[in-house]
Amino acid sequence: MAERIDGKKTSADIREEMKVEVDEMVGKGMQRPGLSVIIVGENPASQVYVRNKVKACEKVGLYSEKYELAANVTEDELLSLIDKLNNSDKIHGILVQLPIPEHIDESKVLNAILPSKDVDGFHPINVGKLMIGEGTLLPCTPHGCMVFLERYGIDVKGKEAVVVGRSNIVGKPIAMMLLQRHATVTICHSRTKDLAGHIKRADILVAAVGRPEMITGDMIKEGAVVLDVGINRTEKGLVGDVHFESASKVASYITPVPGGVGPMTITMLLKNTIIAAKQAQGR
Ligand code: BQF
Repeated sequence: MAERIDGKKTSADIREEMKVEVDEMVGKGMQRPGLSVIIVGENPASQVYVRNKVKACEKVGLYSEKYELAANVTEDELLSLIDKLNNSDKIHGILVQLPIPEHIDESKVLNAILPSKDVDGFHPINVGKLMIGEGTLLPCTPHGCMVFLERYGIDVKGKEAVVVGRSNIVGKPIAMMLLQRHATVTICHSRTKDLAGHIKRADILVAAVGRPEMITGDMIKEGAVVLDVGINRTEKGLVGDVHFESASKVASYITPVPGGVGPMTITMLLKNTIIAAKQAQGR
């Protein structure tokens, strides 16, 4: 039976450590780390995520502000808000909740955020730094997965890591992070031949495809570490990309959904905001 990797507990522990750190910063006369979250339109899932993020900031003692823009806001209006926040010394992190409406060029928006305030780690500068092992603001979801491996004492060096999914937000960056830790990494995607064959060889399996319970226990190698990044809403409620019950019987460690990678994503956002605030103040 696999050990359950507890995202709520790990998050609570790290947030407690961060709360102390923020108090110390403010105590030394440093600015309180500040995050701006921008949401465009009224996607219900995005509204929940943004509310989660603002609430999490408050609990850890970060300053936060939320900008709710109408779905029909112009690209120029959004870019000028970003410009204003780039120039605000109260704000150390800027996050534009994705997805944004079709009429706005996502790449233009991500490029507009100052790399030093890019707490999602999506600016091409930060993507490039990650690739050469010099990343400071790392994308939150894959970073959360790596922190799980560290905190649960899971050795990555020399292991076969298989990442299913090649998104810019999860698949590609986590592959780079695993490679940096000396795993042998395979990235699988919708056109991969013999997906099952690749998955079966994984010592560390990352599922980030967005297909509910697509990976079942019979597909997984005995003793594998399973990190389930999927967030799928079904009639049964929230489920991952991995069929938890069958996978727990063969894996050595496994993240549940909900309560696994999701909470850690938010925790890493807080971490990045603190890092950005420290760097802005030369620490
Ligand atoms: C949990 C996200 C897809 C597309 C855009 C806790 C979150 C989710 C689950 C959360 C996600 C997913 C976020 C749980 C933020 C993770 O208890 O399992 C927290 O808030 N997430 C996002 O901002 O944008 C997304 C998934």
